[in-house]
Amino acid sequence: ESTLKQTLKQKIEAFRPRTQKLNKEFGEVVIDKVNIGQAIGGARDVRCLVTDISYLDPQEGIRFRGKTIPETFAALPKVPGKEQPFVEGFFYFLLTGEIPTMDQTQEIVADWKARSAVPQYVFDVLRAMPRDSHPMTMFSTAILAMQRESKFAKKYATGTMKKNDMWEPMYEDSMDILARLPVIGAYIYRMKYKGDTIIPADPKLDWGGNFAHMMGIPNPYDDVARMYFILHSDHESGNVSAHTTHLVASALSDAYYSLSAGINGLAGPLHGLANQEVLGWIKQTMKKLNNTLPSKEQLKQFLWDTLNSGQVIPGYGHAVLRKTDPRYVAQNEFSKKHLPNDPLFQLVNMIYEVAPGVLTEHGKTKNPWPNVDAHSGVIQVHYGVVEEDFYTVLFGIGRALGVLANITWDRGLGYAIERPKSVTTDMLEKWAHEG
Ligand code: CMX
Repeated sequence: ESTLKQTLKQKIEAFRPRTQKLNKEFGEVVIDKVNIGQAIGGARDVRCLVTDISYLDPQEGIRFRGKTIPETFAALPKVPGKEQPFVEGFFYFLLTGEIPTMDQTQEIVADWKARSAVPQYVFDVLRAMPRDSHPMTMFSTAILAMQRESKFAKKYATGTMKKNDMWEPMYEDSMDILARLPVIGAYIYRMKYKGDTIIPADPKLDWGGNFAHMMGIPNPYDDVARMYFILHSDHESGNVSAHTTHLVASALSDAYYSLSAGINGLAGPLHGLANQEVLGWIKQTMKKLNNTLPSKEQLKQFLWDTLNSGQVIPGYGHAVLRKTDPRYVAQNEFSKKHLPNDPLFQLVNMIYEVAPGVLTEHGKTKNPWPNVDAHSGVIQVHYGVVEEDFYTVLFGIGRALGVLANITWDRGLGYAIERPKSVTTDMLEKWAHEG
C-alpha cells in the first residue's frame, strides 16, 4: 500500500472519534440560525457544512489545510528544474494535511501513471458526440461513462462493505479518476480544436507536465498547468461544484457519479464558466476598438454598458469573499513575471483599476473585487489556448482534486445523506407576520 493510503488511513481513524463525539455528545449545540432571506437567497452564509480540507476567510481568501496560497506553493516539493510544485504532492497534502517528502510525492507520480489508462469506450462515447458539443458536456459525459469502472459501486454491490471501510474504494476511485482526467481533457481539446490529432502521454512526465504535453502546448505551459490546477482545486465546501459533488456522494453514489454532477454545476456562468465569459467580454471590448487598448474612460463606459444591459461583470464579485481573491493575485504575480507586455494582461490590470469603482457605484454587489476567473483566461491565451470554451474544463480538472479529497473524507467520517428541510411560501408569510 502506498504511503499516501497508509497515512490517510491513520488520519481518518484518528479523526473519526472527534466527529463521533461531537455528533453524539454535542449534537444539540447551535452554531447558526437561518432567516427568510437565506432560505430564499441560496442559503448564503448558513453554517451547515463541515470540511477540514480548506477554509475560506472573507477577507483573506482560501487556506488549504491551514496554509495560504503562497505558503502552500513554498512548502510543496517542486518538479526538478521547474518553478511550480508537483500537483501529485499537493493532492497528498489536501488528503492528509501533511507536506509529503519528494519520495512520497514520487510514489503518487508513479501511482497515477499506473492508473492513467482511459478505457477505449470512453473515447468512443466522446467521438459519438457532435463535435460542437460544449467541452464541459463532453468532460462530464466522459466521467459519467467511466462509472462502469467504479470499485466503490462493485464493493457496495457485494453487500459486505462496512460503513467505516467505505472511504477505501472511494479513495481508489478518486485516484483512478484523477490519473485519467488530464488524458480526457487533452483528448477533448485535440479532438475538438486541433483536427483530431491526439498526442499520447509521455511516461517520463509528471501529471501537470503530461497534461501540457498532451495538449501540444510548449513549456512553460507545464508550469501554468501545475499552478492552475492547484489554484482551482478547492474553495471550501459550499460552492456549487464542491457542494454538488458532496451532496450526490452523500447518497453513496460513487465518485464518478458525484464528480460528473459537480462538473455540471461548474459549467454554470455564475460559477466556473465565468472564466470563459471574462475572455469573451474582453475580446468583445477589444473588437469594438479595433484591437487597441481602451482608455480608462472607454473601459468605464463598456462596464456600465454591460451592467445596464442587465448582465453581471464576469470575474467580479463573490458569495463569500470580500477582498481581491488571492487566486487572482497569484495569477497576477505569475503574469507580471512571465507575460508583462501581453496586451490582454494589461487590459486585465486596467479592468482591475476601473471595475471595483464602477461596481461600487452600481451599488448591488457585496464584493466589487475580482475572483479567480477574472485572470485565468488571459494566461491561457498567452500560451496559445485561445479556445475559451475549453477553460472550464481546466477549472474542472483542478476542482476534481478538492472535491474528490472531500468525498473520500466524507466516507471516512461517515457523513450522513444530505437532506435539508423545505418550507412553503405560506409558512414564510405566516412567520413574517408573526415577526
Ligand atoms: N456584476 C454585476 N452585478 C453583480 C456582480 C457582478 N460581478 N456580482 C454581484 N452582483 C449583483 C448580484 O447579481 C445581485 O444582484 P440582484 O440583487 O439583482 O440579484 C447583487 O449584486 C448582490 O449579489 P452578492 O450578494 O454580492 O453576490 P452573490 O453571492 O449573490 O453572487 C456571484 C456571487 C459570484 C454569483 C456574483 O458576484 C456574480 O454573478 N459574479 C459574476 C460571475 C462570476 O464571476 N462568477 C465566478 C465566481 C467564482 C467561481 O465560482 O468561479
